Amino acid sequence: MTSNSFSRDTTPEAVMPTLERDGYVIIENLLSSDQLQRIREELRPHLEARAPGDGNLMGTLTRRFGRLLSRSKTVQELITHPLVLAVADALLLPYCVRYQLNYTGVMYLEPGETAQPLHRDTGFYPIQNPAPPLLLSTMWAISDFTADNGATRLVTGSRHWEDAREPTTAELAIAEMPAGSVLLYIGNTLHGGGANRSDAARFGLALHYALGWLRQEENQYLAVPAEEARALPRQIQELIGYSLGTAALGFVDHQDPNVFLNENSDVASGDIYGELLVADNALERFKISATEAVGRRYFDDAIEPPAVAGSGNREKH
Ligand SMILES: O=C(O)CCC(=O)C(=O)O
Ligand SMILES: [Fe+2]
Repeated sequence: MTSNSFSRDTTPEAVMPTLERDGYVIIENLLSSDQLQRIREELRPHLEARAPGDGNLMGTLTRRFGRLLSRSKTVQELITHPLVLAVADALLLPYCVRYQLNYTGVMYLEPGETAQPLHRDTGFYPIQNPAPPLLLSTMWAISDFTADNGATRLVTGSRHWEDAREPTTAELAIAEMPAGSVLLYIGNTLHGGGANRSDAARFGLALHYALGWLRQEENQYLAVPAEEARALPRQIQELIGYSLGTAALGFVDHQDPNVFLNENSDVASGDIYGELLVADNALERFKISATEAVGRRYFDDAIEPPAVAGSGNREKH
């Protein structure tokens, strides 16, 4: 790594310039050992129940599962971490009045797993790059992430690139970080899991946030059905989509879905669009100028990672 690692007492203002420039930052040691232990315990049964993937982008020795809000209480503390949300505010709120949790999932790389092809998490949205940020992806290290055990690899600055540009080895960075740290990257940054050449598993927990007017990748309404969602703190209900994505997106019977969920008829009356509409009207409209197809840079067309010589050096702020 270069100088993309920050300590836990950093501020959103300090990390934003690096995030904007390179597309990713690491914030080290945000979780306590108690939080790490709870997460491992809560998720262990699900991990054991889940067979490794079936190839390509999913890997052959990677255990994956989602619905993390249903499976771990502690994950709520990660989803609403104030520093992460402050970065999400700074990155995404210029383009939407509300962002939503897009994806929750474990990526557990067994020893022997090979490197994942490089891809963009925004690849599902047919918008030509370079584009404004559509997603903020986060990858929490539940184990240490090392060059040897499959730490995520990222292509520095690729969020600014045209789709066709391919990276060189020199542009590849390795997100080495101790357990309890979090990697944050803008969704159109090229990246992929590394190869696990160690003798222990690499345990990552991914949480992605998306502009509120995009379809969420993980269907949160089925992943966290209404009976379960009702018991969650309101901030999480709203983040997972039991809220309006913008002035009118996601209503139920012309009601705010959060009101519908909680059956709180006091709040149901009145103008549900008012403040959101004012905020939405104040957003800059961004221009999608490309109309010709540029091909797909995901799945079938994902980029094989260039071979990396040696491990990266890291400096911390
Ligand atoms: O496992 C990793 O480090 C990255 C996984 C990833 O980027 C993905 O599956 O979309
Ligand atoms: Fe990814």
